Amino acid sequence: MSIAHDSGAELIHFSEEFQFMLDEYFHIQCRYQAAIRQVQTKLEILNLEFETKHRRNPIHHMENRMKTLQSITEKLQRKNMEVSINSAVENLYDIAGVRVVCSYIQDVFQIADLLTGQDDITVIRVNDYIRHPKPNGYRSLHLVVEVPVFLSEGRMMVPVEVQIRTIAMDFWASLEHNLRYKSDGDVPQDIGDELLKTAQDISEIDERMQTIHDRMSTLNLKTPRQLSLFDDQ
Ligand code: 0O2
Repeated sequence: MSIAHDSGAELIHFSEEFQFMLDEYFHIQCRYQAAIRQVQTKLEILNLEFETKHRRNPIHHMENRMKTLQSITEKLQRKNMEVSINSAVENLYDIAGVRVVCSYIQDVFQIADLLTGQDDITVIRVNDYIRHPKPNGYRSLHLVVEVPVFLSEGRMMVPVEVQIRTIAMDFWASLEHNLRYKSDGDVPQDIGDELLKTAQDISEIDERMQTIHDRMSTLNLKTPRQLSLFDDQ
């Protein structure tokens, strides 16, 4: 009887703790959502400007997400850190995330340079998994940037993790993530080797697509519109 009573009390205690964390999570949600919008607007403007100047878009599409409470809790536990929203705000840089999928490898680095060059942005961390892929073959450029957010209590700098990658890198990462998720993180060695090989093939294809694009760009210098302009002179 007393055991049942104790476990019941524990359950209530835990749920109060959880409720508190949930309230805190909703409280911080606003600033992280605002930071995501700031970064995404900056990227949309860069994409628009690029389109006007070069008649093409370097950004194919973008996605964003705010880390779920469950994912925050799991990450803090994995890192042996205190599980609370305060601890998450202090220790985790990927509560807000923006994924930028570009057409070509050069676009990835150009977009990264243009974003990090803006003077209201502070670069906290750069992980270049394109020049230095992860052992499993994962490739992507990860930036953590802080952007200013203006709320009723004033200005605050909020970190956002920006993952920039090509369509091909995104294709591999999405499928690999699904496969790993389905197998609870344990991928047999032979399948891991095969996945690594596909990542290497994709990397080679990315290089070839970049070369094709560069060759087409030189050809496009002679577009019919430009030729007729020359003809008029
Ligand atoms: P989700 O669902 O995206 O939130 P750190 O932040 O440095 O303490 P972390 O989180 O391991 O440690 O950083 P890392 O490795 O730079 O990158 C984290 C994110 O990159 C992951 O987020 C994935 O989105 C992506 N990522 C990293 N490695 C891989 C990989 O091998 N395969 C795939 N498909 N994606 C990867 P989360 O937190 O795992 O999940």
